[in-house]
Amino acid sequence: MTKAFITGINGQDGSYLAEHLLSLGYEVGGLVRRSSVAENQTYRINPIESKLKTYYGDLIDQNSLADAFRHFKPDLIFNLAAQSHVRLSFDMPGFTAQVNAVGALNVFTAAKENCEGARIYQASSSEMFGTSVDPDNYQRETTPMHPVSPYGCSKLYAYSIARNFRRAYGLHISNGILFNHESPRRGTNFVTAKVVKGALDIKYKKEKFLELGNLDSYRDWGHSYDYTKAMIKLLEYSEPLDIVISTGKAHSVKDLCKVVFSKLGMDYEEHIKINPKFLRPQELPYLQGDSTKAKQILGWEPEFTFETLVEDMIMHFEASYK
Ligand code: NAP
Ligand code: F7E
Repeated sequence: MTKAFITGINGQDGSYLAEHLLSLGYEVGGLVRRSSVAENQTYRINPIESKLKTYYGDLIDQNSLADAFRHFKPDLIFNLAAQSHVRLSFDMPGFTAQVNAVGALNVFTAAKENCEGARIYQASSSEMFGTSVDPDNYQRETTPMHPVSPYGCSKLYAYSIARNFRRAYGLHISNGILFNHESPRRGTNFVTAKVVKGALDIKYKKEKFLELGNLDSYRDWGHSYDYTKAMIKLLEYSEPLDIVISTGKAHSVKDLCKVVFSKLGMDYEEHIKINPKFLRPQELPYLQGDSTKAKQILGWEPEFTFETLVEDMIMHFEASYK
């Protein structure tokens, strides 16, 4: 196993994953989308771009996937590309389904026809659990899935068709069911990066308030650096698996605000305003993952805690204010 291909290589996870794979000696290729601002196409992979083989393409364009696979000949394929924003999936349900559901089917089909024996990772999500929580307040591999967003529904299709291709055609496809993970590379319209950046804007007098939506939902937040290592462990494992990756600790959005503002010497209650624009038509109230299986089978455990994740994000974002 020497060649790894990543769809969504310029995303938060794609960029960390590419770095890990290069450090392990893999030859790394990836799919980039054409943007009218050329700099945005490779924004997160600029420091390593010369070591990568990139291909223009889109998950909706199956020919572009087949061409890239035929040319690069991957042993491992990580399907990370997605419309990954849950609230925006309510504004663009059709597009979200095309990219996340049909797009994943396109990846599996192109791999089946062009990369015999390749191992495939599907970026599945805890959002697939929706409102379903086990009696002990955790979600795990056996928890029923009842998604509550167009994003969650699209990911459940991709998860299911991955399992179907595994059984029907013997493909080695694994689902990593990842809980929320963040980093300095997180898009600033996700709540962790939005709160860190918003609090810094207030500290450095650019703004007085930060507008948010629901403060009462709970998320199990880990670090993308750790979670992308789990993706590699999963594909290096001999059998295809469906496996939860999480920290096992849930915090509310309110907790997040409290911690970030207090680390910057402020009281969040003086600066947060609720704007209904950031509420969702249906909210997912509680996510907390049990990753016992990942620990036992893959020997995976996260290095970052909630505290050190927040500190890493603050340190990164604050550098641009000084
Ligand atoms: P991200 O930062 O939004 O990255 C998504 C990547 O997909 C970007 O590089 C984007 O291209 C690319 N992309 C979007 N639409 C595409 C299309 N039609 N064709 C080709 N590429 C396309 O997301 P992330 O946080 O790295 O997440 C990686 C994957 O894990 C996603 O599938 C996400 O749904 C899933 N996931 C994420 C989390 C989490 O908490 N982060 C949890 C569970 C699952 P551009 O760079 O051009 O925008
Ligand atoms: O929201 C609340 C919001 O957008 C987290 C994606 O990576 O993880 C992510 O999806 C919580 C929600 O992430 C704002 O209502 C309050 O309860 O950061 P988020 P998400 O929706 O959990 C899953 C596992 C994925 O797979 C996805 O790809 O925070 N919240 N106020 C807000 N959220 C945002 N974005 N903006 C606010 O102003």
